[in-house]
Amino acid sequence: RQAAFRTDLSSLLDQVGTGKESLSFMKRRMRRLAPQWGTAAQRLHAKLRQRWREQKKILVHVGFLTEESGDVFSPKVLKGGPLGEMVQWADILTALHVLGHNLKISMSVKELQGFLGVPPGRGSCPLTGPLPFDLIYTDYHGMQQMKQHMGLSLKRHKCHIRVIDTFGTEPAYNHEEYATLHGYRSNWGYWNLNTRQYMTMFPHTPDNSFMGFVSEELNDTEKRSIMLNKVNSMAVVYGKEASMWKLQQGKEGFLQTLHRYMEVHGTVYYETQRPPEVPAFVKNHGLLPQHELQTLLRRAKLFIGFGFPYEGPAPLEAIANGCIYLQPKFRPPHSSLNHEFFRGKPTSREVSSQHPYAEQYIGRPHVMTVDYNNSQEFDSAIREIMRTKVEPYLPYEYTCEGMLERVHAYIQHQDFCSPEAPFPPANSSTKTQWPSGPGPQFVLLPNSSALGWAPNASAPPSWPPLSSLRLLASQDGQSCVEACQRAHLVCEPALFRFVNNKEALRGLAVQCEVVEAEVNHVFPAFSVLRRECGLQKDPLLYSCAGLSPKYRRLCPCRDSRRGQVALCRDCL
Ligand code: U2F
Repeated sequence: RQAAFRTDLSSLLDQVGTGKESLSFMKRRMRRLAPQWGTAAQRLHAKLRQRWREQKKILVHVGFLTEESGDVFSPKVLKGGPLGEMVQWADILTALHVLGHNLKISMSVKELQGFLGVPPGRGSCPLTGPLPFDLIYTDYHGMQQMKQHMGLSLKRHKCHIRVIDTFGTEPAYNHEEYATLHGYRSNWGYWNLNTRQYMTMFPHTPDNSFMGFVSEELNDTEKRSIMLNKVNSMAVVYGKEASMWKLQQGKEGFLQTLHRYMEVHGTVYYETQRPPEVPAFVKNHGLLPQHELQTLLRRAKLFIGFGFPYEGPAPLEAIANGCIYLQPKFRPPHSSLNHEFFRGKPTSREVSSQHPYAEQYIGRPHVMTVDYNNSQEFDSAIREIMRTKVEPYLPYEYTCEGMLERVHAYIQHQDFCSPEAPFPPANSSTKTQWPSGPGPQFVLLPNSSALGWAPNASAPPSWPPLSSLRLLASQDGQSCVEACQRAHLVCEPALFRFVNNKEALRGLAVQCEVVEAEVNHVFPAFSVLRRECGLQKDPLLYSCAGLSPKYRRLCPCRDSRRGQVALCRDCL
């Protein structure tokens, strides 16, 4: 069946249910953004020009909001607790509904069992027949619940699952045996999924799929009026919970400095009295409903972060409303190795500032990332912000149209159920020919035809298509995430299988005395010094994030659409 775009959200709102603050928050958000989603649907519809879109049967099981997982989030919605996850789930549900899919929503284990047709009880009666859904969107809590209640049948159906995973999961942590043997076990488990089945809040590592969320969009008239009404000396502090204001080392200093130049506003939750962490000179509005926060941000010039929360939606909202976002640089970067918050998370990613996406993908003039311990640097940043004029800005991938486009592409093209045809084909007569490159420094293949085979003839079909592949070698100790980024490209894990071979090494003119296939998350890679080359033995371990000081990686990079890093140019 063909999926038809929907612009009316009422049936979705009915499905979401009632009785919890988290659900009310999500529904308020859906209602508020409905017109924006409607316009986006019309635009994408026109862009896709009658392209066939299969209507999928989709189950959304929001594990972290179930009573069975303890649901610690709902009671804190009105008390300054995390809202980022609720923002994202509301937007995922809306996107799936607007794209016209057949949606079932479950927020309890009982509903989950009902939808799956599993009899109540624990795992005793696993699902025997076919899975009644094409796709299941859930989270780590939901995975655990499905394991308990579906038993072994989960394994059979897991290619249909997508895990919404805020901070991301790297291949080394996802692979059960490898994680256990090499010290990558985490609190969240190792599900042996294809790591692209994990979907993140920001494009952290391309090993995962970037799901994202949306932010407010403004038309030109609104943008102009915002710019006219900006108060150059007004700052809003990022942090809705008093603990985020704890005056740690140096913080009193920089808030005072800020106050010398600007009127400081906050939206910190409080019960009866001003929290002691919030200085008296701060004009505290208390926790605001989302639309009132937007109104406040429209007047403010500066949105300032203290270092926590990490990687939330609020900085994007501030920038979309014409603020400059000022945030601390982390030196050394925070990670699961050195920071409590990230400890036990299934990633080794190094977080270079409070909001690396804002730092790397947006940057100046909208974002300034400075060392807060350097009072001169901080001081001059504030002065620069007060005299800089910026327009409201929202990256395309965080608009409703951008999110719809991305989710549409994933749903229609990502397939983790069909086995992938081997490459190079075992009995192929067409020999893969790599051009002799200028040496192992940095080789870019201009397009796939340089690989010596016609993608349609002998290469198995792939998404992203092979035409987007650009092979390059990283530096020693550099990951493919970074190597591709440096070349203004994106590492594409789906294309590893085409470069995991001797021909690719030859193409880069790598000198190998030995070529060995191993189970190692930094392979394919090579060592120039030891003239050793390693290919990947287990496709589950193809990793863009993997790095080792001993090796240079073979990196399958690809191009990307403007403002939509998740999709290559020919990916729609
Ligand atoms: C992030 O979660 P947070 O909820 O702490 O992220 P924020 O950036 O603070 O913003 C979430 C939403 O809260 C809203 C605001 C944002 O959309 O509009 N809000 C509001 O409605 N009223 C207010 O007064 C202030 C903000 C992240 F998203 C999570 O994934 C992480 O778990 C968490 C910890 O790193 O940070």
